[in-house]
Amino acid sequence: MIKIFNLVLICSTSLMLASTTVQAQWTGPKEKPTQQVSLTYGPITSAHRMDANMEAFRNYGLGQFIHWGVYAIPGNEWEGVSARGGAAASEWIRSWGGATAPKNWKNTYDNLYKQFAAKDFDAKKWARQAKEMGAKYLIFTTKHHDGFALWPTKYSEYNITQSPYGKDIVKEVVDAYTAEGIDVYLYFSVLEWNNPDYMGKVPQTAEEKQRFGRFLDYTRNQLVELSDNYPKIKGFWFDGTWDPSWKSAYDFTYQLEKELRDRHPGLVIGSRFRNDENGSRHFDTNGRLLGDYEQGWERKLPQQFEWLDGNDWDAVMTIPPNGWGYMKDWSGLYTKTTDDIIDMLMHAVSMNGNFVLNFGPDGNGKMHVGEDKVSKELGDWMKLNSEAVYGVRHADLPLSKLGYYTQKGDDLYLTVMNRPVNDIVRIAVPKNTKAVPVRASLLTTKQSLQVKHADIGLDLDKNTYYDILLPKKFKSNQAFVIKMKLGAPLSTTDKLMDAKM
Ligand code: FHN
Repeated sequence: MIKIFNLVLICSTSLMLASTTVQAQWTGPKEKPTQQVSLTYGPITSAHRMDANMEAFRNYGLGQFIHWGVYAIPGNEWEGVSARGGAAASEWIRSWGGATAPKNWKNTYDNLYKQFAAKDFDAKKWARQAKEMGAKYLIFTTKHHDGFALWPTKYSEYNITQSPYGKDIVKEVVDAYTAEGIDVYLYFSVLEWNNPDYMGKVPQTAEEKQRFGRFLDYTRNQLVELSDNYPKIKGFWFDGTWDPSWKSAYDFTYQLEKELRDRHPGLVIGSRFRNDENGSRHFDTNGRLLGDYEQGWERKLPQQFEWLDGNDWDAVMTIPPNGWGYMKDWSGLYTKTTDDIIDMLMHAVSMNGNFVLNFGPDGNGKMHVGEDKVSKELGDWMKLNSEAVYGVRHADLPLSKLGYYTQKGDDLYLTVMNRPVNDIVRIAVPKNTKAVPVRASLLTTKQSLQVKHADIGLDLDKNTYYDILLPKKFKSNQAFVIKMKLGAPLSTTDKLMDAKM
């Protein structure tokens, strides 16, 4: 039975959308609209929630994304032919087209679930690896765009119970990660390529409206099922919400978000779930965040802290370029090194964001050897330096050319990515500040470092400078952290140390 509100809604909104399309504002500088308009479908929650789940979210620092599904079986190739260039990404391999695409490929793909035996799958092993890496939350794909559900959903036959593996993978993952103290967010793709009731365009005819109304009910039922089956989850990470059809259902998505939040107190939902009545996604037409955190940063990072406008956010990143699902062959691709990942992690946390690193296990449930390597190396670095990562905030200081600042109370951390050749780490602070570096040490060895006030003679400069001297014999081939204690300037002297310029 199709709920009347779905049908009424879809009829009423297709006209509205045609007349007012609003350019989305996410992943870039936020130009606040000059005038506010009255909206019915703006934010449901207040920005900057202070409840436990959101406090936990803004302190995670590092997360893990796992893309797993039947697309892991081909691993971005088939019978020795690479899908590179034929499909947009490894988890989009169902859409493989062009000269390299295997004959009758979609039919082959849609039968891969019959091979999904996941013989090496061990959720507890994944969770231990994530714990060792230092991840504080996991985003796990319950169902990607191909619609194959990794949980025993009652609303679609195309699910894990029809595969040789047969068991509830989502439950195993939620239980294993939660037991390791890692919060779980469920990734859910609205878009479903092979669902006959799905359509990308705004439904026009009575039949299309009925069909898409049926799809909306199906989507709601699956989300309520996930929320009820896995009460330990902390949130949903929605995807595939860009098509005009979904954007036209803004009353439905508004009601659905309210229903999910009512059923699951404390639920955290990002800005990628829905849009307002003008089709404005991530931020409504008045520039207000639609959801609990900005969820647009994917394979890119903000250049300036101000772009975030004080909102919580996360950035999701692949190790190979744009390969979320398993890619067997990484040759010929630039795959991010652990040093690259540390730089991106500290870039994100220095701007009050979380950095989420993606893993794409193969069809049997084994991580790629390149992912195992990064996970181990990153975990080794985090074991020594995570004090500068977890529970920190942006430091309101002039940017350093040497690395990233993070701050926790009067502890200031500088993660040095670029060691100065003269071993003088110069910290700029506003001249009128009451909090300057009064002590410094290397985080890993606790070795104290000499701090000197070093005004460098730019008489009209708004800043003053403190030099932290690195011992010549201190060697490091990776980013390292200097921990400083902020306090009142020891004394104002006119005999400033000669500048070492
Ligand atoms: O189309 C998907 C893609 O396959 C992948 O899941 C990423 C992960 O953030 N999200 C969409 C692209 O934005």
